[in-house]
Amino acid sequence: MDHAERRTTDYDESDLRVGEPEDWAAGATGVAVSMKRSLERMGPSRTARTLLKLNQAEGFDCMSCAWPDPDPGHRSVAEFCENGAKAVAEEATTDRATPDFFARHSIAELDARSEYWLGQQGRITHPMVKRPGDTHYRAIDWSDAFALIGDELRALDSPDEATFYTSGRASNEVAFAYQLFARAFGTNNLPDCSNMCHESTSIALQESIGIGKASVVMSDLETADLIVIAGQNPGTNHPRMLTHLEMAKDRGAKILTINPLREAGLTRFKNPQRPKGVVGPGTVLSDLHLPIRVNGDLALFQAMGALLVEWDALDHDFIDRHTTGFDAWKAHVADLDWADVVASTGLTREQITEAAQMLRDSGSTVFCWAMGITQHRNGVATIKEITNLALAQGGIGRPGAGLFPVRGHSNVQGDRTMGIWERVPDSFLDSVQEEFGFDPPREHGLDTVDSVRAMRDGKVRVFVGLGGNFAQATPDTDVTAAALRSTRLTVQISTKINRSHLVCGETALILPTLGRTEKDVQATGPQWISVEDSTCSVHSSRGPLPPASPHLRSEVAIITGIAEATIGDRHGIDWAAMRQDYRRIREHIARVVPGCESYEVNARRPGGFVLPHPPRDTRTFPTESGSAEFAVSPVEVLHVPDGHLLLQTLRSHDQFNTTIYGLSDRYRGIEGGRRVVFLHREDIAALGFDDGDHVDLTTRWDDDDVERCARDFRIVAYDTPRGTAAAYYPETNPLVPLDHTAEGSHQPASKSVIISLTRSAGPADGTGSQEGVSDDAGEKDHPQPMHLS
Ligand SMILES: Nc1nc2c(c(=O)[nH]1)N[C@H]1C(S)=C(S)[C@@H](COP(=O)(O)OP(=O)(O)OC[C@H]3O[C@@H](n4cnc5c(=O)[nH]c(N)nc54)[C@H](O)[C@@H]3O)O[C@H]1N2
Ligand SMILES: Nc1nc2c(c(=O)[nH]1)N[C@H]1C(S)=C(S)[C@@H](COP(=O)(O)OP(=O)(O)OC[C@H]3O[C@@H](n4cnc5c(=O)[nH]c(N)nc54)[C@H](O)[C@@H]3O)O[C@H]1N2
Ligand SMILES: [Mo]
Repeated sequence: MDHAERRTTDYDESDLRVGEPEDWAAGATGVAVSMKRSLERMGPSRTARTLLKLNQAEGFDCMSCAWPDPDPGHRSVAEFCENGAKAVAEEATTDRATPDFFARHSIAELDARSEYWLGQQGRITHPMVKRPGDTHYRAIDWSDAFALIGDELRALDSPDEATFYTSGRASNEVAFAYQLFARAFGTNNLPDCSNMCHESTSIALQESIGIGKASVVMSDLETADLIVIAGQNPGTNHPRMLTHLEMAKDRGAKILTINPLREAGLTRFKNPQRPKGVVGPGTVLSDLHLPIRVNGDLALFQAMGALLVEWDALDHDFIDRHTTGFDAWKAHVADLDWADVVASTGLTREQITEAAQMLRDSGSTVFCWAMGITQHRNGVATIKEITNLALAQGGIGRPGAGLFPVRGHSNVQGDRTMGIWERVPDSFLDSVQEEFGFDPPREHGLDTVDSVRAMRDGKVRVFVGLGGNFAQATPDTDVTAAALRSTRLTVQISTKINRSHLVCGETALILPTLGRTEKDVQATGPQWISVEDSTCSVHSSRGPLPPASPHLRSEVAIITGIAEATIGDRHGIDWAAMRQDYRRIREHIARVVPGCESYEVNARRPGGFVLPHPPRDTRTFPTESGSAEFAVSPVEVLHVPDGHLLLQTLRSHDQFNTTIYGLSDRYRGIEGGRRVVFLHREDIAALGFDDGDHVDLTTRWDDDDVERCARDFRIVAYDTPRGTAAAYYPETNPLVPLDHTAEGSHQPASKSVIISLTRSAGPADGTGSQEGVSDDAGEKDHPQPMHLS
């Protein structure tokens, strides 16, 4: 039965309710919410079968985030969090989007729906095609789908007219096969979600310490004296981190949090796994919270560095032996302009001094960060400044200390390790050449932003997406939508319907795939896959459930099928063998990817293995100079003109990126809707509005005269620094100019967008109002969305 029919209503933003934000995270509510969602979507038996296998050594890896698992002996029976349970329920849902569903709903009709509604239609059961001029998707055979892709790809004037996107849920096995296919076909156009996520981190750390990954392992959190958490909201996005922070607090460690918002998980935590956590007051986590102005972190970390130098709280031995550039940095920070620091951070000198004292008094510090740091124009410089602090205190390659960029998607880091990277080093390409006997292209490929530009400019004609939701996750929604629509072919390898199926090329394919929760059986029997977490730990994963539909194929089967149909046995690559037995892929990985020797055995072992990391392991720094490099970065105060605000775009508690689980951001007091903009009470008054007013958000961007607007957001008075605003992604992506990217990493600067507010004409329509995307489809006959009764 097509369960989707039960839910043909969309939601109504006028149901939005605003209450008091919570100051604690998880606890009994978290458990209740995760069980309710799981039971609603999956029923009791699937709930039990999946949740008890989640993150267990013999189970499957949670697809919600890249937080590491404890050692096998130290895992609890329920080694997952509220949002992990939601992610599982979303994938293991019993709802189905069948060919019949697509026959009943035109593409234009689906495009008028909210992302939330689309996601609720359940798992896609059959490969689907839209041919030029079609109004509806219809079913297609796998072999015809592959042949169609092969024909289109071979018809291109150059392999560089195709771009191959990856979202970070893809396993190491499929990632390896995918990059191999792209390169054997002839292009390095391998953009990924990492281009929008931790690209600033990868670039900064590569240049400063020689490797773009975290220098810590889990046990470092167990011995750190101080844990700094900057620009990260773990209560929502990495909830299992809170358990580790609680343990750190129990043994006397200190926590410094740096965030414009007082996020619930940063203040107090009620551990749902402990009786006292559910009923008691919970653990107070943060010892000092710095409510920093958006984009002020470079100035903050530089000021803390200046104080460490002033106090001589430095590890001179480490600096002498392992670093270069210290004197230049020291001279630079000695010259610091405190007026700029105060203007940039919105903090007082006393607050900054107190934070620096915590650093001075800590024998070992772990620095954690996420999107609040990377998604800015100065993201790379800020991460280098964090690294400067670690270097100044000798805090790399020592227990309890190090750099900890906390990754987003569960295997985004592994995909990079496997070569999903438009600028992969030559040494990797040399290994590919040696293993497969062909010379891969050497010219760098297109990243995400450049892929949008190339499609827009007619230079890329075919888009292939291995997971993800390119149309919604990327900046400048109008531009991206037009770019995708101008292509000859878009191919989306997906589990569920999303906007990228509706904002598509002249011809479009949806190829439905198995998810992580599902059994993957190939010609030689059941298969397992492998993933890498934020701390470079690689382990295996196998799903417990039967596939959502007998017509699904695994991601490996789909990629190898596309490869066969496109390049056949060119270069003698045996795609069928890889598909039939993933061990064949892992044998290639073992020979091509550094640190993956004996991959088959090591990845399969309970708990897996940790990839080598020279700075962490031996304090060797594979940079150009051979030493860790202090970086000098000038502080520029981001000037926001009068009457404007600095907008950061962030996640609610009820979404996974563009997948909207529900309409409850309960930690921030928001229920029943998503179109809110959080503002300081005094800014609301100064701009002539009241709490509860509806406004349109418009971008100020001097480089072009395009008016970027996102309509009808309800103002919510909130504890955010003066001059700053916050609103949810992806609704705000139409406001982020494509060219507004981080210097050095080309990552969209979606956490510092200058906007102004104008009174809204009133609720435009009741749905998610996909500005740009649906506006752009003006010629289409949009049905009126229905509202929840
Ligand atoms: N449940 C759930 N889990 C997820 C995801 C999800 O959507 N849902 N997404 C996954 C992915 S792909 C990622 S990348 C991670 C994202 O994890 P986060 O980085 O935690 O995600 P965001 O919601 O973007 O939150 C960024 C935080 O930075 C703060 N911030 C914004 N601007 C600044 C600034 O200028 N300075 C400082 N110091 N802080 C700032 C915001 O207030 C917010 O608390 O989570 C992963 N895990
Ligand atoms: N304004 C703004 N923009 C942002 C961000 C922000 O903070 N602000 N964050 C950025 C970040 S950090 C990221 S990582 C990107 C995310 O960008 P993406 O990774 O492209 O987006 P997701 O929403 O994670 O992708 C969800 C889709 O993946 C598909 N999917 C789910 N599971 C599977 C699977 O197992 N296999 C396959 N093949 N498909 C699957 C489903 O169809 C689902 O609709 O967005 C970025 N964009
Ligand atoms: Mo991410």
